[in-house]
Amino acid sequence: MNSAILITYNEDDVVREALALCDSADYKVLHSIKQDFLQAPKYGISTGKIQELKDIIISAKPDVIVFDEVLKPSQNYNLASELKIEILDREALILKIFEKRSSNAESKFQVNLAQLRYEMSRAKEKVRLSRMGEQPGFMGLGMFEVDVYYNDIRRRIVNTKSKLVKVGKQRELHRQARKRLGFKIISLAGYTSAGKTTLFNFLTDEKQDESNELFTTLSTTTRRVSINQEAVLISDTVGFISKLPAYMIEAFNSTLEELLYADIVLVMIDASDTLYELQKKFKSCFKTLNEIGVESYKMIFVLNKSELLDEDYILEIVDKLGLREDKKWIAISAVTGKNVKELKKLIAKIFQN
Ligand SMILES: Nc1nc2c(ncn2[C@@H]2O[C@H](COP(=O)(O)OP(=O)(O)O)[C@@H](O)[C@H]2O)c(=O)[nH]1
Ligand SMILES: [Mg+2]
Repeated sequence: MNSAILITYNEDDVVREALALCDSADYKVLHSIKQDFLQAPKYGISTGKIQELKDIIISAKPDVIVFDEVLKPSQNYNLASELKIEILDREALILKIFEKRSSNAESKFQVNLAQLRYEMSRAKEKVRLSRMGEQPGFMGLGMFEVDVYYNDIRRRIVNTKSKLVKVGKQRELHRQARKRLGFKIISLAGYTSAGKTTLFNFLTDEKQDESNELFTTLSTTTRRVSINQEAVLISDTVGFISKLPAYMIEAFNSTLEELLYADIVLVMIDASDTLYELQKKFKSCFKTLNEIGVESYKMIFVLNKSELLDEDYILEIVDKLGLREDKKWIAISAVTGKNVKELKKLIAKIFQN
């Protein structure tokens, strides 16, 4: 695992999400710096913070700096050359996660397209700056080279789009191949930092002694659990991300494709969010799952972190989210294990039908 210093905003839920994103991208966060403002023109962070950052880098020796805001290429360049370390801004970090988790040809091309769009928007600024003549050698590139670079990205975008059209038709075959493994599959979905990985670990840690050749070949995000003495596969999927830029939505949705293999989708909800956040995230999650074709009867809505809340409040959440009518829900804690047994019973019951 690589290491990182995280620079993020000074708000608990934002910090929690940023840490969970770093975790998904396989970065161990050695130190977090929390700021009220991350859009200073030169470095994103205020100039006065630079010396402190340098000292932290010397003592912690991270591989990268994760900057939890979108940086312009000039800001990224200024920071990287001042600190002599690679800088990943929020969008670059998200793209790394998608890249790591794209599992089929279609989603690989979708992620590639998003990466090219990321570069394109930055190339535009380079072209603009070099045309203004103020910075003819912007980032070591002359005007001619900037044009070549820009046109190259444009060509690759066209190319990737045409590959996407061809590959789209292979999807159905993949899905059938996975089904033939013959195991029931449970997938975890929901926003980043809702507690998917914590529940995944809680459910699978109990079973680590049993190894089986077939299972050792699975990715680290798919493992086996026993439900009612039956072996079942559980997989931890890419989390929904707040403030996802529009050009990344298709790449994200394509990484969710694996949810279509699932017999049950556990929709993890951080019940300790504010009611406003809860409703907003719930709506967006439910809508996306519907759009990619996950059927409602397969979903169990898991209100996690419920050990932090009292029963009456949990029922209020259930009402506000409209879970009472025809939806299956359960309040658990992935940390204390509260109601996890009941969750397993609910899963077993659905499998029986
Ligand atoms: N209090 C409490 N915290 C939890 C619970 N489940 C997860 N967390 C915390 O929430 C944060 C995000 O959890 P994680 O499993 O990484 O979320 P993911 O992004 O959905 O995989 C971590 O700090 C966890 O310790 C829970 O049941 N109760
Ligand atoms: Mg996770």
